[in-house]
Amino acid sequence: MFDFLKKKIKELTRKDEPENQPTPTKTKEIIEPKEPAKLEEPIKPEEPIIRKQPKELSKPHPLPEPTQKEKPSPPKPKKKTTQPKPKSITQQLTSVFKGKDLEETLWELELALLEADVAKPVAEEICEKVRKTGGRNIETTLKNAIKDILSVQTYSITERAKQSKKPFKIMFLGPNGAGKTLTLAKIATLLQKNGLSCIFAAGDTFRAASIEQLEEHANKLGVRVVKQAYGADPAAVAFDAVKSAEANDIDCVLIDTAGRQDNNQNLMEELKKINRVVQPDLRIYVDEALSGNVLPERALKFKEAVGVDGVILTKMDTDVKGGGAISIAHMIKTPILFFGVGQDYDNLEPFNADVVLANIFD
Ligand SMILES: Nc1nc2c(ncn2[C@@H]2O[C@H](COP(=O)(O)OP(=O)(O)O)[C@@H](O)[C@H]2O)c(=O)[nH]1
Ligand SMILES: [Mg+2]
Repeated sequence: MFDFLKKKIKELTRKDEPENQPTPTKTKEIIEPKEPAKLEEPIKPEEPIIRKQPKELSKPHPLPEPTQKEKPSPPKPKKKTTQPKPKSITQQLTSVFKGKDLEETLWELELALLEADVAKPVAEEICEKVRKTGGRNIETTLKNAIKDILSVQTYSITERAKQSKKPFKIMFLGPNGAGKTLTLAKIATLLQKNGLSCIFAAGDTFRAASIEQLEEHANKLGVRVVKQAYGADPAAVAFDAVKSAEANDIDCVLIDTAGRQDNNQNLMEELKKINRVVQPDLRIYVDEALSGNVLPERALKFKEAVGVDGVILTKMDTDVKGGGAISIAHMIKTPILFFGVGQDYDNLEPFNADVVLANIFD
């Protein structure tokens, strides 16, 4: 899921390896006199510590050595396998930072994060945290920095729905094609599994075939759709659906809306009207993770205009870079609730910061 971001962080170290060391201007003076370049070549993790000792110890104690840590000197066979064995991100980052100017490394780190679609302010914030530690304990620092970024408190939609007075109203909003309608159906599936009944409001009266698309999902799920003609006022449709839910003792009203660009004033006004008339309990912003670094800015515009209580990022199963996904919640101060990971109704993964971190670092 976060392969690209992971790869970008890894690539930092490749640049550091001797063959393609493209040392930009100033840094040579700092890098050359130090050992790490040599140390990295032959073996992996323990080396930097072990190597120094044997050199001084070897004269006074030529024999005792092999019994101590020297036995691992049969790492000779390792030489054959050096290439295929991938270093862990910890090892790689540590090697990047060793013997390098911290500012240069932070610059590379920021570039790697930006390339992986991390939003600029977020990339800068991560680098700042690493800077404050002076480049020590890189893995922990970076992990903690990203963990902080991901730490906007999330919540359970089903719990909210269960605790709410009936009907619990959820409005789905976001750009066109982001996956709002399919996500609405996925959430309905989840609510049903938790014993909650649903009704749909066909609030996308704008895009051709949108009502039929919603009806198709509704038929599969055994849910009723409240609809009007194309061109009708979506706020009126949503209002009808709420009334119908009240009359029929239905637990949740799920309101579909037309996709819109954040700069389309008329359509934004339409969303505001639904918001005023129905006063949804949750306004869920749905966008596709593929949108990368524009995600946070765009979500922010929706939040400013209408209000957003939770985010669902779709298409995480496709080739996404991942940085947008880790930036969005932090930038708009609104939790990610789920990742959409496919086109089936149960392809919805609850957001979990630890899983995201494991995806990036393990
Ligand atoms: N692979 C994948 N496709 C998705 C996901 N969510 C939605 N889609 C697809 O994205 C397209 C647009 O979805 P739709 O719900 O119509 O978007 P809307 O315009 O925002 O309502 C459809 O083909 C969906 O099947 C997802 O998580 N993964
Ligand atoms: Mg739709």
